[in-house]
Amino acid sequence: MRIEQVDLAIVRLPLIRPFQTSSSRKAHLDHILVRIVADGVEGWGECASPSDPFYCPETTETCWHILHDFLVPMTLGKSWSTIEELTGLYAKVKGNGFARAGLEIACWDALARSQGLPLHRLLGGTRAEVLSGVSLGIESSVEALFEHIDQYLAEGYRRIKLKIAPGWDVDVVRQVRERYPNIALQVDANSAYTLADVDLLKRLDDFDLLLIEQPLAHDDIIDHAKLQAAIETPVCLDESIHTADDARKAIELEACRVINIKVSRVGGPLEARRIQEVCREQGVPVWCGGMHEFGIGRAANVAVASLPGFSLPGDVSGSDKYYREDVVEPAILARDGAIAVFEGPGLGVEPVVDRIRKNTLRAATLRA
Ligand code: OSB
Ligand code: MG
Repeated sequence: MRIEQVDLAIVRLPLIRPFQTSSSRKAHLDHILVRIVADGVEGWGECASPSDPFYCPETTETCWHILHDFLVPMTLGKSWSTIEELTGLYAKVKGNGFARAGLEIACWDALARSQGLPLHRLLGGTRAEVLSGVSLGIESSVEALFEHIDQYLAEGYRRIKLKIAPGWDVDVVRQVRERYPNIALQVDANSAYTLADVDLLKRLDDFDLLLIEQPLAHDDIIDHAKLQAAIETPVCLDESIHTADDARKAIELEACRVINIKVSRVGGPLEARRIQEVCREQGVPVWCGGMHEFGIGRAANVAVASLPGFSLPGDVSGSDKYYREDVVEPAILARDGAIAVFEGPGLGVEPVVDRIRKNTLRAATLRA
């Protein structure tokens, strides 16, 4: 295939509920939508980077810069027939996974559409539906959190993930566990603790958690190995894992027993699939994380989560948890805590161009 045109657009959508983690609070999100035209076929991708560098070093603006000034110029007008060849065109670009994911997803979409195949088929997915949980932010009170948990359990979601941070941790988890003795429950600290907090983190062992996600520094695997040796709750890495090699090293060091694979964080579906393979070989379960993607990135998440290693419910919830009006049709919805894979060609959802245009803050077109 040969990409003849790339359109970039920063699109803003308001969240139904503001979302607070240990590192930031968001009421709306600005994601970059990437539209390519290759051999006359359209493909769409999404950079779901936060606008601030508080989850990882990338931001919406760094993604714009890396796409506009490097990734797109390195690929425009060049021929490729596989995604391995495509990513080879910009292999010199270090890091910047969110930026790379936006372009790579668009290329997967165009490639799958050109072959008349759904993306999950091209990737080798084996699941007809992906299991869905919800990730709940830090709230003003435990009562407010209970209300949200009640709502999502009633909607059928399979597990609840709570954001934790110093001051909103053991006591909150205890109250949630007391009220819901049997739910599948896990927590995510987004790097809010250090090894000085081992005693506190060890107290979480009492609550039968599926896992604790990224308790320590975003770029660490050594201290996580020390922590894992000291607590019973399985450690799950998110921020620390960008490549299949990162996953191999973390598993070798026993820094984690579970990995959260985010298509956005790792540069796209290709590396997500490689990480999943490494984990499967090592018997490490994985699940699909999310970055509050709009419908385009979410559809890519669903396709990737259909791969065989994704045995745990993920953070890929229905669009209606996040947005009143998403940028695609049909809406992506969970039923009985699962999202069916899309059988249409490519991502299997159609961007709604006038909704996208209405919410666009900045746009650029680059041609070969
Ligand atoms: O750490 O998994 C995270 C959202 C924004 C930034 C980081 C994270 C999250 C989530 C929400 O947990 C996942 C989702 O519902 O898309
Ligand atoms: Mg996380």
